[in-house]
Amino acid sequence: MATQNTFPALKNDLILRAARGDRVEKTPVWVMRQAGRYLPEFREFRKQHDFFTICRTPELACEVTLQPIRRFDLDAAIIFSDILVIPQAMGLTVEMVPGKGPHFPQPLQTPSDLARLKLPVDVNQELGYVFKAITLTRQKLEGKVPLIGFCGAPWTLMSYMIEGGGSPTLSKSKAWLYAHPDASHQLLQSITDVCIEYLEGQVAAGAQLLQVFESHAGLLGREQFLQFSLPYLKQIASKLKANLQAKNLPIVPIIVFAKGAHYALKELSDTEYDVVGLDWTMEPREARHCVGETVTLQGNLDPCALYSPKEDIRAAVKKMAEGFGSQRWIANLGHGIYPDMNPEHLRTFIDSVHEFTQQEN
Ligand code: 1CP
Repeated sequence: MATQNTFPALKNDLILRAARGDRVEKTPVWVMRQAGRYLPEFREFRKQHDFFTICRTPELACEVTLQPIRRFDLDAAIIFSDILVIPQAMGLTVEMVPGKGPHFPQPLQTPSDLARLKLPVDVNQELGYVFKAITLTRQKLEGKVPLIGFCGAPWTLMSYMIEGGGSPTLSKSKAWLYAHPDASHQLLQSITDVCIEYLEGQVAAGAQLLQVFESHAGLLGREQFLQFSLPYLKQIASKLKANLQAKNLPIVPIIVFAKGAHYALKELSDTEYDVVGLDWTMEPREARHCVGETVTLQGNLDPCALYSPKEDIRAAVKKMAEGFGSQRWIANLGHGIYPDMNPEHLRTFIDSVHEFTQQEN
């Protein structure tokens, strides 16, 4: 495996500086789901390759990761994969149904189904293909921008494993929290253990920044979030950092994105995460006031705002930049970009972030 010092020298470290709270001359920007179906080159690629085949083949995952980097002036790449590779590594089958999304033919139904999970997971064996994709992509990036690694957070992954796919209510998985709290904690802990080892492996392979996606926080109330999500998110950041230190690996910055968790913003900022991601329902000034000055914020334009005419996108970016201020901010959308977005509107978003924030500094 390549070690950190055999990789090409980094030419743009804006996002790493912003994540650590160091001064930046302009605001870094990347976009959740920046590699994906809104890009014609991705759709073309998907005609030839199945989704999980791309994830499992380092050359293909690397190519798709680089597609948005070739097109746009982005300040980071994110490795092409999916949060559902962890449930697969734990022994569940996940299929990607075209036009519909992920599908688990045999989701967990009752606590007795926990016996079906293949535990403990040999992370190198089951997810080594992601590590290889990261190392290859880090080489192929030639130091242009840093590479972000990621995983799904325990509650979000638990909810997919029980719902068997997307769900507007999460009523089956939330039922576990109320009816089977002990089994829920057992499952959340098993997922947490995999997340920690998986993220550590990504750093060893060359990831320079990490994001933990708690995409399903919004359907939990504050009380359930504090009980079933936050403790595991905290465990991931603290154990991961301790493990990286113990193994002499770089202690990379970590972003937590808990979509819909406006009710626990203060608690999220009071953790070992370096960056807290915001969805578009949170007001930048209020969020800054709530968290104080010691954490970097990321976000948060409504992904649907990119359907506006370009002049309105520019105005929205300007307003967002005024709200966040020029330091301790990583610009992004408040959730992933939608598949029917015009890529030229994304270009306007990216370029106006740089334009407005460079003028300010
Ligand atoms: O560019 C990037 O951001 C890297 C690639 C990436 C990431 C970070 C993909 C590719 N998926 C993800 C994370 C992911 N996957 C999340 C967290 C982010 C978020 O909240 O959106 C989630 C919830 C998933 C699960 C998932 N995978 C969904 C959502 C389904 C639902 O519940 O509504 C879908 C549609 C997928 C498939 C998927 N993952 C990625 C792509 C490009 C696609 C489209 C599949 C295709 O090409 O057919």
